[in-house]
This record gives sequence, structure tokens and C-alpha cells, in this order.
Amino acid sequence: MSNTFVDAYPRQSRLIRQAFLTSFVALGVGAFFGLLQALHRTDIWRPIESSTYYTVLTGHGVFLVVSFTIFFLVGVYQWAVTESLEREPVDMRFTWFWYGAMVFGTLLAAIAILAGFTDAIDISADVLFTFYAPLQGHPLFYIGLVIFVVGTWLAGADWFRTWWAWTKDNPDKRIPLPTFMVLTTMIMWYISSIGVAASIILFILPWSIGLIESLNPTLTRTLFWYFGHPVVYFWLLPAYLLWYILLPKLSGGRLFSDPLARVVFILFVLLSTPVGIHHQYLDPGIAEGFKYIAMTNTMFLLLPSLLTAFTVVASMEHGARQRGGTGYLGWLKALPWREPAFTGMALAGLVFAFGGFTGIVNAGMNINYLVHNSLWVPGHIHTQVGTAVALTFMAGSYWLIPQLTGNRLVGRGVALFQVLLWFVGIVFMTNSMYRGGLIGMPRRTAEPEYDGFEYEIAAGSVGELNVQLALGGVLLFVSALLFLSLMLLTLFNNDSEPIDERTIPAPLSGPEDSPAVLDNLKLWVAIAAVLVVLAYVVPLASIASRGGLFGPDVSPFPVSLETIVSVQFITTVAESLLANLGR
Ligand code: HAS
Ligand code: CU
Repeated sequence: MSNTFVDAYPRQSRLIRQAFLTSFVALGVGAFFGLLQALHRTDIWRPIESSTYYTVLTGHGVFLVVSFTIFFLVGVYQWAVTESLEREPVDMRFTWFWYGAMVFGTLLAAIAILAGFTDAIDISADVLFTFYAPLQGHPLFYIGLVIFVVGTWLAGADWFRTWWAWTKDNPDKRIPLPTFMVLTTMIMWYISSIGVAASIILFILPWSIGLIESLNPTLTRTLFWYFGHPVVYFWLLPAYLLWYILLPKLSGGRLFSDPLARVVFILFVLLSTPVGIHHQYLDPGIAEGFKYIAMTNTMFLLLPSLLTAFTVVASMEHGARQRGGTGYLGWLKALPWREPAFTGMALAGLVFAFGGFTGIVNAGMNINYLVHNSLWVPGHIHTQVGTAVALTFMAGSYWLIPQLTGNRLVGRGVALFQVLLWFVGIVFMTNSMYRGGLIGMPRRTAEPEYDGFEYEIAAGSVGELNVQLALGGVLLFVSALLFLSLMLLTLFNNDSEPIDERTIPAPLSGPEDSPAVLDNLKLWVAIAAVLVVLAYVVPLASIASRGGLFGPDVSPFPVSLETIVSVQFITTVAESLLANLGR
């Protein structure tokens, strides 16, 4: 077997490099917007008007939590399926087609967002990454999101098709673990993205085009959060795949348990969707009982991550002991802390542990009243997506990009400094956000309301918190720039030695130790569907009956059936779309 992925799969490597490059461009733009926000909110540097703050914040959110994360996901998952099945897609044209659809959708949404910077054209989408109605963006934004999501659905279909073809040649084999992780992630994604697709296609897009006069914001918010919690695991699970597959290898050991990893990913399929109302504890119009059910389900949802903490750390310990590590904790010293890919992922895991426990705080209905819509929540966001996911993706790239190019990583020492800088920056910034949230600082405000008077708190004043937030924001931006520079230099670096072997060592406890039922994907889809129906049918029905499908006192069919089939309707839609696109 050749020693790098690009030797074995040159065509795949090209597509995966494209996906990673697209992801990195989004990282660069999103990180720059993050710097602007951090300095604006703390009144340190305000090159933008406060009226533009929400354009910047929407760009920051969408380019980072949608484009950066999901383009990286499709790159990692394409690598994982190809590597573990030792098989290329059935038809590369289809593969390039879904990648192209994702890029096209992203461009449409980006045009709508970035047009917000100029009054020259009447297009904008200052709706933030959660695009809650009654905030309304240009139809282009929603059409772009729909095309992007369809692109991801096709990507999943491509991976299922590759696996299906593989099963024909390997009828009795268990699903290789990396492919199992990809397929279960996509099952979770198909189940959960139904919510956001319904919200946009049935309600928000027709409303933004002017086809319907009104909508029911509680209904569209609930459909968003039906999707909104699982989407965080759509960002997290590629990071988990790298922690399960690469971290043991980099530690010099082997994955502790394949069966436990399968159980973890099945738990995410079953439990990720029936919890979304934990983002809506303070929403009116949703009965407390439904909120209580979401809270209970959320507590069960801690299990897969706690199992991950155990398995991954046990695998790291195994690796450390192979390297001569001894003692209850002394083995930690034997880990390869000079390897940027390892240290970045280990630090990401440490921060994730802390961020996970703040998730438990969020999930407690009563304590959530304290932190909801405060700066605490962006603190949680940046320890989770901003570090567990983003730092793992950057650290993983230090191993993956050499595999995909055959080029040696340029600046290994700088790469180690970059991951440490990210860790220090995120500690400063999120510490400030968490503490600021606890004294009532609001989130999503260009002009924080507390300006002009200082809260005197035990740990210093708002001034100290602002300095921490700004300092953290600057360190993160510098770290992101360093990462992007190293990636660029490595892409164009000609020398190719030394590059790590691409082989992934077999787990200590392999698939043969896990019950075959774990691979029965149909069973898990069926159970997940039942749990979703139990968690959402009654709340959605009650929200729709209380506030109407399209708003109070609006007929459930605001556009009559006869109209829909008439030619006049088609022309109306075309005219209003054109009129809007030209707006
Ligand atoms: Fe969250 C809000 C609850 C996980 C992202 N979350 C958000 C928002 C985002 C987000 C973006 O219940 C804001 C949305 C908005 O704009 O309004 N979250 C949770 C819970 C978890 C959780 C219970 N969140 C995530 C992940 C995210 C993410 C993962 C992104 C990737 N979250 C909430 C709630 C809200 C919320 C409420 C609403 C707040 C409000 O009121 O608006 C759980 O999944 C967390 C489980 C994790 C753990 C940690 C396990 C530890 C591990 C570390 C292992 C260590 C290693 C390294 C590998 C219990 C796995 C060791 C190193 C060595 C050297 C040994
Ligand atoms: Cu959530």
C-alpha cells in the first residue's frame, strides 16, 4: 500500500483539497469578521458602523458555522470513506456535481449577505446564522441555503452508494468504522435537516418572495431548532471521527474500542433531534411540558460525549504507554506534544470538556433563564464550534494536507505555536464571554446596553472583560492567519519528506467484538423516527393550531389550490422572483 493518500487516490485527493480550500477561504473571511466584532463591541476599534454590525455578524456566523465546518466535513468524510473502503465513488461526475452545488449555494447566500455592506443594491440578509423570522432576508439567501443543503444530501447519497457497491464485493464484512461514522452522521443529518428545509421552503422563502403575507414565527423557530441542535453534531462528528481515527494513531497507540465508537454514533442518531426545544425554554407559545421533555432528552444526550471522553483518553493513554509512559498520570508526559496535529486535537478536547459542561448548564431549564440570550451563549459557542471543531479541523489538516498533496508540512514549529495561540486566545475570549454573560451582558448587540456605567464585580470591571475579549479576538485572528499561511505554503511546497504513513492501526477491540445489530442501520433509522415523532408531532401541532400555519387568522392554504394550478400563479411567482432578484 503506498504511503500517502494522494499516491493511492489522486482523483479523490483533488476533490478533497478543493473542499478543504473552500473551507479555509470561509475560515479566513469569517475570522476577519470575528475580529471586527470583537473590537467593535469593546469599543477599541470601530471601522464599521453599528448598522453594519449585523451584516458582519451574519457573515461571521454563516461563513464559519455553515461553510467552514461543512466544506471541511465533506472533505474529511470523502477521505474516510475512500480510505476505509479502499474504494472510489461510483461516478466522480456526481461527486463533483454535489461539491459544485454546495459552492453555488454558498455563493448565492454570500452575495445576499455581503450586499448588506452597500446601499447601491437593495439586497441584504442581516438575519444572523439562525435567520429567525420575523427578520427577513433577500430570497437569494434562502435559495442559496436550500441549494447548499441539497448538495450535502447528494454527498451523503454518494457515500451510501460507494458503501453499497462495497457491500456487493464484501457481503459478510462489518462496515469499516470510519465509513460507519460517516453513514450514521448522514442519517442524523437527513432526519434533522428536514426541519430547516420545511421551514425555508414552506414558509420563509415564499414569505420573502411575497407569495404569502405572513408566517408563524414560533413555528419556523421550532422547525429551525428541530434542526438546530443536531446541526451542532453535524459540525462535531467529523471532529469526533478525527479524535477516534487519528488521535490514537498520533499518540502512538490504537483505538481502545471500535464497538463503543459504534454505540456513540448510534446514540447521536437516536438522540440528537428530539431535544431542539432546549433552545426555546423562554419561547412563549410552547407548553412547559414539551420543554421539560427536551431537557430530559438533552441529559441523555450527554452520554455519547462522555463515552467519547473515556474512549479517546483511554486510547491516548494506550499510545503513551507504548511510548514508555508510566504512572497514573505520568503517561501524559510521553504523549507527542511537539506534534501540532496531536497537540491541537488534545487541546481542542480539553476545551470541549469545559464547553460541554457549560452545555449542561444551558440545558437546565431553570438555570438557562440566567444565561439565555446573554454573552454566555457565544462563550459556549466558541468553546464548542470555535475550538472543539475548529481547532480539531486545523490540527487535523496538519496531518491530512500532507497526505492529500504529498508535500511535507511547512513550519512544523509555527504550526505548534499556532494551535497553542488558538488555545490561549479562546481561553481569554470565552472566559470574558462566560463571565460577562453571568453579569447580564447581552449577546448579538452592536452597542452593548451597559456602556457608560461599570458593573463592579468581584473579578474586575466590564473594562477588564472587554480587554480580555478584544485580546482573545486578536490572538484568534493572528492564529487563523498563521494557519492559512502554513496551509498555503504547504500546498505549494515541493519537498515531500518526511510524511507519515497513511495506515490507520486496527483498534484494540475490533468490530468482531461488537454485536452485529449495531450495523443494522435500518433499525436505528426506525427508532430515531419514532423518537422524533414522539418529541415533535404534538408540540408542532399545538403551535400551528394556536398561531396558525401562516400566522393567526390566516387560512391554512393562503394560496388557493385553483390559483396554484393556474398559469397566472406561475407567472406571478416568476415575476415576483425576478422583481426580488433585481431588488
Ligand atoms: Fe450547545 C446553544 C446545550 C454541545 C453549539 N450550542 C448552542 C449554540 C451553539 C451550540 C452554536 O441546552 C447557540 C445557538 C444560538 O445561536 O442560539 N450544547 C448543549 C449540550 C451539549 C452541547 C447539552 N453545543 C454543543 C456542541 C456544539 C454546540 C458540540 C457545537 C459543535 N447548547 C445547549 C443549549 C443551548 C446551546 C441548551 C441553548 C442555550 C440558549 O439558551 O440559547 C452537549 O452535547 C455537550 C456534551 C459534552 C460533554 C463533554 C465531554 C468531554 C469530551 C472531551 C474529551 C477530551 C479529549 C482530550 C478528547 C459532556 C468529549 C483530552 C486531553 C488530554 C490531554 C487527556
Ligand atoms: Cu442545542
